[in-house]
Amino acid sequence: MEQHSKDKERFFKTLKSGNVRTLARAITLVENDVSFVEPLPKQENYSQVIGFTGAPGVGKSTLINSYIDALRKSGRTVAVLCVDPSSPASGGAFLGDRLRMNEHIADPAVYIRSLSARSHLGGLCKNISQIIQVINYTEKWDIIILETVGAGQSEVEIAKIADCKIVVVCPGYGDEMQAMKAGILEIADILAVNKADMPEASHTAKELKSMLQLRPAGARNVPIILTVASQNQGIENLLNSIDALLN
Ligand SMILES: Nc1nc2c(ncn2[C@@H]2O[C@H](COP(=O)(O)OP(=O)(O)OP(=O)(O)O)[C@@H](O)[C@H]2O)c(=O)[nH]1
Ligand SMILES: [Mg+2]
Repeated sequence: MEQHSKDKERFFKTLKSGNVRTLARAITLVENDVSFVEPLPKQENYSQVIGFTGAPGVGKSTLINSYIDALRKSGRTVAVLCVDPSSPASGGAFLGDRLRMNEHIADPAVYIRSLSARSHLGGLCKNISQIIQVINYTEKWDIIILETVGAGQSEVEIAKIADCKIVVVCPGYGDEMQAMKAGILEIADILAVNKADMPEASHTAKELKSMLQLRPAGARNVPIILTVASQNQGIENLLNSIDALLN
């Protein structure tokens, strides 16, 4: 028993020291429902949590990749959690997300982790709050980025967890945008129109703007930002808007 609590103490100490392998183990324990978070000393949140959500393929991972660049240039450390909405059998999204953020994998100030949403209906990983608590505990990561596919309920969940919510859309997603409309307007702090290199981008932005205008008077201002994630365009603007919201 005494040995057990000593082991635990050592584990938390290594976790706190910023050891990334220990962080990875800790997250896996939480994912597998091992209730070790309970004894974690409660503390003020250290990390700011930023959620990126949107339909499949709109460019969330590419945008996050460019955003990580900008964050690193401003001297901040970043942990990224990519949530695969589908079954554990689909490794595809994991690989895609990893590939798009590949250039940051060797940077010790960037931690990228894929999580499975398993059978959890919300679209987020079931124990996401505890995983964020673990990352907070290390006091090593200034920013935690969450990537989730907008799947109805996940927008609502991300809203509870993230300090800033970015809904990513892109031209040519008209139908999906209609379906997402209610969710978008409810949770978005910022709307990013990605793939702004496509000709219909300004039309999409206009459409979003008129959707926002349908809200009741006094609704909060939601910036619409045009980005070309694959060419690093609009990223400064995005970073500044996020910072303005957080600080
Ligand atoms: N033309 C253009 N293509 C882009 C842009 N950003 C991303 N893409 C491309 O869009 C495709 C999807 O990008 P991802 O970043 O994987 O999109 P995602 O939203 O993370 O996709 P999932 O994780 O599968 O939901 C890739 O082929 C990107 O290269 C952009 O600004 N312009
Ligand atoms: Mg992705």
